[in-house]
Amino acid sequence: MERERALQLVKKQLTEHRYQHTLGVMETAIILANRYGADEKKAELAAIFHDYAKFRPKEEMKDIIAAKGFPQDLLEYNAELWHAPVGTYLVEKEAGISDRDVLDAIRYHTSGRPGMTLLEKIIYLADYIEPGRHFPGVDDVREMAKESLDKALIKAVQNTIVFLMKKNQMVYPDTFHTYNDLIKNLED
Ligand code: DGI
Ligand code: FE
Ligand code: FE
Repeated sequence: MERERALQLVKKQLTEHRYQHTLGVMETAIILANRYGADEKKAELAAIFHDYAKFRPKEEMKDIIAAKGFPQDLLEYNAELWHAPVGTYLVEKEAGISDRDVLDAIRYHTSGRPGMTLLEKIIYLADYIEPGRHFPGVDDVREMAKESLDKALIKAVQNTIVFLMKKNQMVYPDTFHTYNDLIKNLED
């Protein structure tokens, strides 16, 4: 799908603020794809659609997770996690995206998963460091992203876990599994 068509489809689903975030993720994902040797067009498409389901009613997201074969334990954790798997379902159904790599990058952009693909890592990180993000520690991760995708990703996952724990929020197990898997595979 062409960039303009994809942006048109996604704009209707989002607030202006979230659309601007999406443009930032797109721009960042393309830079990271070129830096780390991923498919630029897949990175662009996954970035454009990654938050497609962000503003769907909770009930609709719940029903999709319940009915479409997603892990049911998601429903016991923060509802913020739901838009990622639900996005995969809706983007396939409503926008006709069928590329498995793109769909998986959308699906795992919030929690990560053990054994993340290069494209999944790029979308997770681009979502975290796009220019519109302003939170403590984000500049460090931006700098790390110039040197090592995995090291930057570990920092982003660590920060997310700490952020959730400081707010006394539950952490989805896959988020911990992502962290452990990245640490285990880190060389030196
Ligand atoms: O959709 P975005 O705001 O662009 O970013 P995102 O998809 O990474 O969603 C992030 C929100 O999800 C963030 O506020 C933290 C929250 N969240 C809740 N529980 C978990 C979680 N994030 C992770 N990684 N793991 C959790 O268990
Ligand atoms: Fe998201
Ligand atoms: Fe996002």
